[in-house]
Amino acid sequence: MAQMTGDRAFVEALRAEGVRYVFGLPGGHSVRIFYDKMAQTDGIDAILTRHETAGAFAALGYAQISGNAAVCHGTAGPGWSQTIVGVHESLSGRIPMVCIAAAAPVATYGKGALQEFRQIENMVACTKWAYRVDRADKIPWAIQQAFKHAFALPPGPAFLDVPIDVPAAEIDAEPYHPAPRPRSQADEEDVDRAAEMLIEAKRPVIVAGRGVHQARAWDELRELAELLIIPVLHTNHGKSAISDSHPLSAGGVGVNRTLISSTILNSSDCWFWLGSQIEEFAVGHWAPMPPERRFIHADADSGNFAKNWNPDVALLGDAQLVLRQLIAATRDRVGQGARLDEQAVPHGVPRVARYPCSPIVEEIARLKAQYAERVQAQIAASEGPVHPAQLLAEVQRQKDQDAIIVLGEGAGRVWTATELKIDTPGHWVSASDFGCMGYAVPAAIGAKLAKPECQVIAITGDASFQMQMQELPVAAQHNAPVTWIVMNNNCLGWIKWGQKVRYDERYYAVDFDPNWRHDLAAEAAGCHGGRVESPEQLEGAIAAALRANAEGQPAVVDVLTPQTEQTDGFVQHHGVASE
Ligand SMILES: Cc1ncc(C[n+]2csc(CCOP(=O)(O)OP(=O)(O)O)c2C)c(N)n1
Ligand SMILES: [Mg+2]
Repeated sequence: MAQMTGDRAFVEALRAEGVRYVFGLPGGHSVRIFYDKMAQTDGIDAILTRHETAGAFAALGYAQISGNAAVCHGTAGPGWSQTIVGVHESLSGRIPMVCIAAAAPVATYGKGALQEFRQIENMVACTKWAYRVDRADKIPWAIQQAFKHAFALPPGPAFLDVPIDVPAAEIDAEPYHPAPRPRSQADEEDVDRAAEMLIEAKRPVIVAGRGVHQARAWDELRELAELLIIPVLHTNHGKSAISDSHPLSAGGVGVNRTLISSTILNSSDCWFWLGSQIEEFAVGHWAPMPPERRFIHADADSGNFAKNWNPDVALLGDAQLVLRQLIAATRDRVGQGARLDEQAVPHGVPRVARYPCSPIVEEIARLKAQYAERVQAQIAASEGPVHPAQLLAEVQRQKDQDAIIVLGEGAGRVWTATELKIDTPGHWVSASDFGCMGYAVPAAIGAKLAKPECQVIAITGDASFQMQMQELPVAAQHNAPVTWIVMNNNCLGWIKWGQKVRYDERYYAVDFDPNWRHDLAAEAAGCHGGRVESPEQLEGAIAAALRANAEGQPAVVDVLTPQTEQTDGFVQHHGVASE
């Protein structure tokens, strides 16, 4: 037992849970509950965002790349209230988050103290666990529980409400035990049935969701795909579950569908969705599953099974463990089954080495070439100024191979998700299907803090950028030199596109006049600013931004893009014929 004050125990517990950063903005309450002790402690730092929502989003970006929990803080009342949209993102995206709110004193609770607010009552609805820490000696226990709940499958937000008059008391603290983070795997009989289906299927396909990233299951996914020669598609959040350059990688589904992925998915007789909630943006409208198609669904949350489609086999478990089970169940049987024999190529070559020259890989390569021609035609037909695919090709050419890409909101995000190739699995940060505009601006800062050695490039719509651009100086202040590329089409493009195709071009409340000069705003915030008004300026502007980053300065590139030119997949997803 060690004697210490509650606020010291608070910070020690966070450190013992591996917390490196607490993202947010303190109020007077915060200083007393743990900020003053954080100031005196090595190895844990507060990242001062300019808005509490940004604190939560930056924490989530950090968590997506680091694999640690997102830890965010807001002070009592309005401060905490401004973080809540980030809590919704954590819940929707199933990212472990520990939310710490300062609260009005216990002693006067209910009497109307400054910034007193019904925080616990509010948070019960949008967290996995919400607890008021009403005694200093319960601080270590409460923190341990919060981490336990945040990581318990499926991961999500846990909330601690800490009244200002609690942590000052002296306590006898036992040595802190970090929270258990158990993972579970699927029933062996179900695994065998799923293995059988994958082996027997003629054209199986894997659709990877965020659960693959969450479980860090990249190696296992690639191993299974190569072992059984199965193409891998991804949901928006599962992009880079396997390297986009892998010969079996066939692109995004749902709103991110392409000629490649639609051909592979629609012709498949066995779908294996892995670590996905199978939400609307991943599928469109949950068209009925044809009876002849087998459907295997693996997820960490049994609540997701049969929500939309009834699985032939439901595998409940952590994606990494389930994949290991499937590899073990199929490894000795890859010589069996008609499809694998058909795919077989020169005898004597080990099967794992064979997949690169199998027919399905050739088919994917053919489709990729066809799709690339289609995109070139779209660029050629564009009204300009700079077509998103042109912009992304230049980013692709200049970025490091292991760059982390952060996806912003807006219709332009579909171009990013379909055009940009991510070679390092997991180097992809996106908001959940809750889809809050602005996420990418602070999330990029969090991602950079998680892996300072990698380039971080966020690509976002202009309206979305403007929702969080107050955070630009935070990147400068906290040594997080990232590049934000703004697809600036002077409007809410997604909404405007809907008005174009469904409301006879009655454009209303969607145009910006005047709009921000994002490059000038960047300069005013201590960042490098660049502007691209025509394709010839792309190369120099992107090079200058990445150079600024390498020298430690964050950068913004403001790129003028067309208003309503969307991908074919976007148009098909919204159910309107391509024009
Ligand atoms: C906080 C929030 N408000 C509203 C929306 C609805 N919404 C989705 S995309 C969009 C337009 C985004 O505009 P912009 O960022 O400029 O991207 P663009 O569509 O022009 O490419 C809106 C308003 C949302 N997703 N999040
Ligand atoms: Mg826009």
